[in-house]
Amino acid sequence: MTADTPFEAEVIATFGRRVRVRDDAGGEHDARPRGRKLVIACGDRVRCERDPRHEEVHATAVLPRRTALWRSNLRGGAELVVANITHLVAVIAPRPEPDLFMIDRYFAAAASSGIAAVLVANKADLGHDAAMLETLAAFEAIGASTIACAAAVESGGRVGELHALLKAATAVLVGQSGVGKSSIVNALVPGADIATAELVRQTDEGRHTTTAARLYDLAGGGRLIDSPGVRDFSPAIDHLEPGTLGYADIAWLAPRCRFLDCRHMQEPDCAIVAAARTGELAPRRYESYRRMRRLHEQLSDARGPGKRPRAGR
Ligand SMILES: Nc1nc2c(ncn2[C@@H]2O[C@H](COP(=O)(O)OP(=O)(O)OP(=O)(O)O)[C@@H](O)[C@H]2O)c(=O)[nH]1
Ligand SMILES: [Mg+2]
Ligand SMILES: [Zn+2]
Repeated sequence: MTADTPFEAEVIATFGRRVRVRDDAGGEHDARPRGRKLVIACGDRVRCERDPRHEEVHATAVLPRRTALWRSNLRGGAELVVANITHLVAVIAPRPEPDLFMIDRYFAAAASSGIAAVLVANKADLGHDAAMLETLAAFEAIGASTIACAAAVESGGRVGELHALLKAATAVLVGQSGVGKSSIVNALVPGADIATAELVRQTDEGRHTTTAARLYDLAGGGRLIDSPGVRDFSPAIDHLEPGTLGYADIAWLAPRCRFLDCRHMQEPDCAIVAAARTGELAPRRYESYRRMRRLHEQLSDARGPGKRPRAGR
């Protein structure tokens, strides 16, 4: 390969508009996207060219994505979070207090893009109470894999179970700040040495220590992307499965509704409403679905007329 031969590479970190890429021979380069319209995230495969004058690497195109996680901004627009992941690993802990509705929305986005869902309950050493165990069981019931661990205090142990699960995966760790995402990477990737920080004592909130997404290689295969903690997550509406919004348990029951295009809000003979009454569908999940439906409408309105959601991924 001569200096000006275009090459393909994987995006392994993003810092605003700057990215770090790794070519197929393992060489790493700082790069910038050519043109404002080129959207790139960690996990993307890109075509690169060297700028002969400035010794700069430009990403000129994104190769087709197998999967993508998109979030919505306040104006209803879609923002790419990570690309080409096989697993979304949501992390919760006794502290900070879990936001299960946010986990629902992450898993809805994952399901809509064919990404497997994993729920990790970290900080087991602080004690996982009955509510935490119920939470794990409830998410197992809707198809997620679940693992309880204590990243900061164990060498191996249950963190090893996560390692085994991710052997052939490209996974992203997501969740609130301070749940221990970077601590999990540190436990699984010797030498990663990512900075972590204690919670704010008065509020039990995280300090938003990680500020950029970055991909790490696991020993024995598998890759793990650490990402900045979030206060909230709303899936991008264009990338949500339109009928069920990516809620697996709703999708299982929906064939029983009277209308094929039932939105499961107040339509007659809705099997979802009936199942939430009997408890066959967890009432918390139905409440969550209703919130997601309303959020979907708000985000769609925020875009203004003529910009209704498009179907598809
Ligand atoms: N007791 C206990 N503390 C933990 C465990 N895992 C992580 N912590 C602590 O939780 C705090 C936050 O951990 P981080 O790994 O920085 O959390 P994060 O999710 O990466 O946070 P952001 O980067 O801000 O999103 C640190 O003080 C860790 O030492 C655990 O298993 N048990
Ligand atoms: Mg972190
Ligand atoms: Zn229905």
